[in-house]
Amino acid sequence: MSDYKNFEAEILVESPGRINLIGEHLDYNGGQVLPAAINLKVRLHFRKNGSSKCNCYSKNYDDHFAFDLNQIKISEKEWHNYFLGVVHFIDQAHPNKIGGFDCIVESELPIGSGVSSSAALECGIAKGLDQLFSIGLTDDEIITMSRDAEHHFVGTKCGIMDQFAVVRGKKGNLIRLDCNDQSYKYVPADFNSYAIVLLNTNVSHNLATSEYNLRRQECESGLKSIQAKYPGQKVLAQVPEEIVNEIGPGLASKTFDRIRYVVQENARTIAASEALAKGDLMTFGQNLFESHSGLSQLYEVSCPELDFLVDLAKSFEGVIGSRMMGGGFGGCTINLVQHDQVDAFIAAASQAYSEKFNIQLSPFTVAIGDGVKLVS
Ligand code: GAF
Repeated sequence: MSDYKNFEAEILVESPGRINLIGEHLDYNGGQVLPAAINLKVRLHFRKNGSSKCNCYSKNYDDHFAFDLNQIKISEKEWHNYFLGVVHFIDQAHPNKIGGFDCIVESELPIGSGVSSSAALECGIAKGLDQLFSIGLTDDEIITMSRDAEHHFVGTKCGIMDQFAVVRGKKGNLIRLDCNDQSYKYVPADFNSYAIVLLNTNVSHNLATSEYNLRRQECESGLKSIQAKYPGQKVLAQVPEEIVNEIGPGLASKTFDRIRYVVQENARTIAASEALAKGDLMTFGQNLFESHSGLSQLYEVSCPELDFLVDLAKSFEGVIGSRMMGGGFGGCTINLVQHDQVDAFIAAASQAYSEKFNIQLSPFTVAIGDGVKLVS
């Protein structure tokens, strides 16, 4: 695959990024989340090559790597591991179906910015290989194999939300997903005169993966302590707040903060969904601001850049809600902004942000699109 420019693909897959309106860090705690696929995508071009070798080229990194299907080992480069992991898990579940392939991948999603370029890549690889080799993967398999690749090859012990949204996204709709039993329904994204604006901080603090995994452990240990007295409590997000307040003071103070955040955010997500259903966007937006406070103060996954942008949004008249989005420690804020104020908001935020941090902000408006699909 030395000539990428004249690459003749057999199939093209488009795989979107995702946003999450509210319900952050709840997926691995069995809570409610409200994500959606967006109109920005990763594109993957595939063809079979009749060997046992797989050649992968990333246009964004201008990096090529190759591996043999019979020798799959974790790589030092993160983007390699998405391929290696997904191929590994497909091969385990459906032995001898995948043959050698060439793949070119290009992303219009900002990488490492909280819009889940990683889930887009994993699910796009799974979808592409499924089509190329007629494997017959179900959507559920694509979701769980992609999540497993992230756990075991990339090392982030993520929940299911991102892969779920990337696969099941539906144009114009949010997904109200209960991560405990994975039941879901589509909810029209009726934001009327408000646009969804993402402000990419262009910072990605390197604690992100280790702190993410630590939060998960803290929540698991908090739940275990609750279960010592209340064995019937199986799902952290569903534990009544009175129980959290009774058990919490006996725990490490950070653990108490984490579990308090989880039960409060779950209640907020339910309240926000109800407000949205009633068309009460002001209450919905207020829930976004409160979600950010919890993420910043109790869950401690924000950073000065994100806090600065949310504070700025609070004082801007045309913005009804704003918070950090995704795993945190950098990436984007999500903002609901009155359509006729979008330009002014972006201009004000860009200027203030560059004055404060000497970093350029990358703002963009997103629309809600469909999930991963075969284009040709
Ligand atoms: C990351 C993870 F991949 C998701 O599973 C989710 O936990 C999210 O952070 C926080 O809500 O995107």
